[in-house]
Amino acid sequence: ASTLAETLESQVPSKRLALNELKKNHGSKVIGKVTIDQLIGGARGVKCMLWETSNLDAEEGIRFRGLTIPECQQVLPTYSGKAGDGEPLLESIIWLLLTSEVPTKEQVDGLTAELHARSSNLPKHVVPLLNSLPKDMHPMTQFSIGLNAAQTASVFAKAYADGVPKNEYHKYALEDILNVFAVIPEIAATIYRNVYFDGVVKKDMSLDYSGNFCRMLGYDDPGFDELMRLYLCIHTDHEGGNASAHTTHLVGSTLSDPYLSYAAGLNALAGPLHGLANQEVLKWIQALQDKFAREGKEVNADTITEFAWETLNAKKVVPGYGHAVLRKTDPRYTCQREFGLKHMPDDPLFKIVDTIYSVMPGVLKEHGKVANPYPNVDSHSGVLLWHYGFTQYQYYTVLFGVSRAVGGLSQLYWDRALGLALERPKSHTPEWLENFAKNN
Ligand code: NMX
Ligand code: MLT
Repeated sequence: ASTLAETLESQVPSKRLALNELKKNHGSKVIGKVTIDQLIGGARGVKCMLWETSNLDAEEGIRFRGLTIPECQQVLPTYSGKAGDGEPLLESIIWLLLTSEVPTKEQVDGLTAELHARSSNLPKHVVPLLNSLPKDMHPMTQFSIGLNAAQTASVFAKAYADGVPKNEYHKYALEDILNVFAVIPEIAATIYRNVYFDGVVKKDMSLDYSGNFCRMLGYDDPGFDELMRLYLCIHTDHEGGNASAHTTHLVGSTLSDPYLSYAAGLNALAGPLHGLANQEVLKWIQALQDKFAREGKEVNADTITEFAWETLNAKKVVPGYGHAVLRKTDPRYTCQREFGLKHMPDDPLFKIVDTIYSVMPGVLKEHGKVANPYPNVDSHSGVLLWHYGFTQYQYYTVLFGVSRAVGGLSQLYWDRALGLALERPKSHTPEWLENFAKNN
């Protein structure tokens, strides 16, 4: 099998069998307990989701189908065609996450062509709708509206209405998933061009997915293309518990189609404790620079420390630091730092981010509340974009959203192929908990 759909279809029977065997032979085994703290505290560490596309280790960080980010950079096809020579293509990661196999360059090229062809599936009413939205509406709100509006093209919703049997759902879900991947660059680029420029979106389908997306945004610089490839690859997936992936999975479990499911995921990504943190980081750095420019002071380790304490004393979070699972520096931060060291070592903003990194873990440790005093992915992404002139930081989370579609929806394919159930955990009232606590 060599096309993506054929490869996936060939994997479905054995995966269904394996899951059924697991349930039949080990279904009653206990894998954890839940404390009252966990119930009240956002279900941290509660093991209650199946997620196969990636796994997050608190110390090591993310692995995509078992591969770390440096391993992906070594083995996945790149724009030049030679693995290790540049950043992986997003199409490589799509293939890897969906199938768990490292694709050949030929397979990746086939997928690029397929996604370009499918981009014409954006319903004709979507761009005029986006053009009608107020320019001061947040880009993430516009993104969510645009994807929801594109849902009229859902093949899955139509198939369900036509009564297809449930063991066939995944085939229609895959149609939608590939169409969503194909149309979201135009939704995202239309928003960017409308809000900040002339509304004109130009494509170049001789390029890969990321390169074409850069042209649509209005950038024509091979350095920026490479950054976008890295950016789109590393934001795809972060196991299942993160708010955007989890929301996509939850909404999809109602058999809501992939468009509506991922639009819901986008709304979760738009929160400042999640994806919106990437815009907040830039806002924080701008505020820091403005303050010390006004006071005639230099931005250095001392003034950054002073500003961090002001933030903490005002009972606000330092954006880009901390994590619900990670307990070390996020490898997505590290690979972006390496990209910066390679391509823009003297950039003043890059140097500020590096200085922040040298002091912030110490400040947060001294503050004493934060479980993880180290930077996450959002701490670095904006500064790299800024270097290439992409300074509209209110838009940054949309880029994250273009990428996260790949993780959330690749898993959604398997959710449907494996026939996973409606997600519906149990809640308890405070009275039940108090009563339980008294008697236990
Ligand atoms: N600055 C200040 N306080 C923090 C920070 C931070 N960066 N991180 C955690 N805390 C506080 C947190 O608010 C909590 O306070 P309280 O007890 O008053 O409620 C306390 O430290 C313990 O929280 P943790 O257990 O360390 O973190 P939790 O798992 O609850 O939350 C985040 C994880 C990521 C929401 C949190 O670290 C945070 O708010 N970070 C800043 C926002 C951010 O960078 N988010 C992006 C995450 C990555 N992404 O893309 O989604
Ligand atoms: C993510 O990429 O989703 C974030 O790091 C948040 C998370 O994993 O909880």
